This record gives sequence, C-alpha cells and structure tokens, in this order.
Amino acid sequence: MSSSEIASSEGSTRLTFPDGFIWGSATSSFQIEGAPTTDGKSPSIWDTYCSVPGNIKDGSNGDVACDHYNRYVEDVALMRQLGFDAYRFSIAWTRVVPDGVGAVNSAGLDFYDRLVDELLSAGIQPFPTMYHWDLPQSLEDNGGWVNRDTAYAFADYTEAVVDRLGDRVKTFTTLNEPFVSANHGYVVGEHAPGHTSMEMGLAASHHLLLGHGLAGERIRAGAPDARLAIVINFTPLEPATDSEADRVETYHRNHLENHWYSDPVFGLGYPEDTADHVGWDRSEIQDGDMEIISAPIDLLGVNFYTREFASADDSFELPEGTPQNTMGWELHPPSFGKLLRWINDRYDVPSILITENGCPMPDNIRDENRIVDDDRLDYIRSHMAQVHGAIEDGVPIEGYLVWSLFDNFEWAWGYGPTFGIVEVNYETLERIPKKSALWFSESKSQNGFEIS
Ligand code: GCO
Repeated sequence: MSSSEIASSEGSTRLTFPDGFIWGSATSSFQIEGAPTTDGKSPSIWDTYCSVPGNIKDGSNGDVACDHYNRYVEDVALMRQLGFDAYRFSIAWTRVVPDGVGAVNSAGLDFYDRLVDELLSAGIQPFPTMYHWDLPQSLEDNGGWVNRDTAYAFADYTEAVVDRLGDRVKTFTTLNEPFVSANHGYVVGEHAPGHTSMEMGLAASHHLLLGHGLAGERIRAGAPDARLAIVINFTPLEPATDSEADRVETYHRNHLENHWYSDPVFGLGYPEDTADHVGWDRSEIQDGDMEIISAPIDLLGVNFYTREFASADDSFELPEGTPQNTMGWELHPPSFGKLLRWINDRYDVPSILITENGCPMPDNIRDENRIVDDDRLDYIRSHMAQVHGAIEDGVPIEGYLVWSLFDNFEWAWGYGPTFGIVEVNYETLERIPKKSALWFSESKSQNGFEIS
C-alpha cells in the first residue's frame, strides 16, 4: 500500500504512511552515554571543552548524562515497549580507538556489539553513525579536522567498527552534520574544539568530507551488503528584508549552510562563487579528493529543525509572538516540506531518512507523573504531515526518527533544553515516556495518525 490521505466526517484527516515506513528515534554517544573513562575510553574534545568554565551554559558535562552506557538494556526494552522500528545512535571514536589512531580497544567495541545484539533481538534496526562530534582529544592536539591526517584516521577507525559490526548492521552512517562540526567547532567556537577561524573551518569542512569518502570506501569493502549513508542538516534561509545586502547575505549563507556538504557528496562540487566570496584558496583540495567525496551513497539522512532569516548586519530578530521552541528556534513546518522537495529536485538522491526532527519545549505540565507535552506532539505531528505530503509528491522518504529518544546533554546549552519524548530524571535517572512518546508509539502501531 502506498501513502494515503483520507478525510473523516469530523473534519480531520487520517494520514497513512507507506508500508514499511520506519518509525524510530535518535541519540548520540556524548549526549547520553556517560561513563567517560570506562573500559578504556579516552577524552574527546567535548570532555575537554566542558572542563573550561563558561563553555557550557549550566556548567555541566557528559560524565553521567543519561548513563546509557550502563542502562542500554533497559533503554532498548523501553524502545521495544514503544514499538519502534529503528534506533539511530553514534559510536564514540574514543571508546574504539582511544588514541585516535593505532590500537583498537576491544572492550570499547564490545559495548556497541552488545547494543546491536540487544536491538536486533528486540526487532529494532540499528543505525549507527560513526562520528557525532566527539573527536579524540589526541587528534585535536595534532590539529583535529584542520589536519588532513584526521580523515585517514577516521577511515581506519571506521574499518575497525565495520569489521566488528558489519555482519549485523545494514546501514552505516559516516558523519553527522559536518556543517556543525566545521562551523560551530572551528569558525564560531560555540562547540568543541572552540576555534574561531574561517580558514580553519574551511579546511575542516574539506577534511570532514574527505573522511566521509574514505570511510565510505572501508564500509563498501568491509560490509558490501550494507548501505552507506551520511547525515546532513539543512536550515532553509530567507532574507530578513528585500534589501540587496540581505539578499546577498542569504545567497552565500545558503551556500555555506545548505549546499556546502550535499553538493560535493552528490558530485556538484563546492559552490564556487561562495568559496571565492569567503576567500578560500582551496589549497586543501588534492587530486582525486572530489571523486572520493562524491562516490555514490545509498541513503541521505536529513536533519531539520527550523528555518532562519539572514540579514547582512545580523540585526534580525523574530517578531514577538512568533511560535518558537525554548531555544528560540521558529516553529515552521511548511519549510520542512519545501526543503524535502528541493533536496529531491536538486540531487539524484536514492533514498531519504529523516534522521532528526524534534524540539525542546517547556515540559511544565504534568498529569500525575507524566509530562503532557501537547506542544511537542503537535510539532512532531505537523512535521510528519509535511513528510507525508512530500512522499505523496514522490520524494523517496523511507522513515522518520524523532530527535530525541531522551532528554539529554544539549551541547553548549547543557541539560536545560529538553528534546526528549522520554523524560530523564537527572537525579534518579528514571526514564518516563512523555505524552508525545505514547502518541508516537500509537501512531506507529497504526502507521499513521489523524490531523485536523
Ligand atoms: C544535531 C545534533 C543533536 C542536537 C540537536 C538539537 O545533529 O544537531 O545531532 O546532537 O542535540 O540537533 O540541537
């Protein structure tokens, strides 16, 4: 059966997704695992970054987080109870190759081995991501992603993971949001490792993409039947005003945020005029790099949260009353549907999985012990309706993973923003599904939902 849209007598509409549509959730290693030194794990750039006063809003770190490293059995059982098809998680490089290069730490791999087995026995497809921002500190000490060697180290680490998990994992994802790794980590400095240099960011962007391509070769060789994926975040941009300056700003920011990674992966190269505009000499690009980067992938992971407005003087603020989440990001579902059609029109994309979509909300209403998060439920429902509409228009979307399974460590924001559909009590570490989790679970069981 394909997707369908059936109007009911009460004025609401039932949206049904195609058979086999994947419903699930996503997390990342540093945000949930804790256990920062267990079984031979070394520090990542995020352990270091958190240790500098002022870097994290609430002064917190990832030392305990959701304690998932010790509670993964309980966590998988919860996902099974909710009926999820898939779980996207990331692997901590610092557990598998603690020095960044060289010796493989078997005890670190054992954890992901057990997690994959636990998921499979619960009937949940594992979607591991090789890199969700937690670079080994030892590599950063040698220049991090600004150093080309890091791309090769990433491929070696990936090979070690594929050797261990490739007999069971059917989709391997290389990078999560390379834009954020390069921009927030090397240009803006609001993420680890905290550099503030456009030049470093441009070098990092190329080496991240090279790392994706090189790791992809190892995935192809080590797990020929597995699918190869990359996860890219997209933030649709609109000019704040009609002025020429704002339109030029929007044009280049759009290239830097929404084309810079996907264009090279799909063989279109870097946006040349914007590369000139930001003064990139391209000295990092060596012969053959662009071919390695553009080797075919099987799946594009799309992360979407919000749209933004660009103004040349950075003066734009959302008008009062604009619907937004607790981090001040506008809630604008139509931008999502438009984006999905744009991706499908622009690229020869074999399949799309929504790998992240969700929102932090106040979570201040309870019924007994459960958070009643109708606002988050509405966000997920209205964004999934956009996904449904895009599927109807022929965009090949195979599933939707909500960000996030749990409330967790939201990077520089610490534990303030709560993205989870499952609440985590940070005192007791108890997990309690919010109303949105129950709705998502119920919708999954019917492969659709009502929308008014
Ligand atoms: C992301 C991140 C998540 C964030 C989420 C909300 O890939 O951006 O995967 O780690 O928590 O996006 O900011």
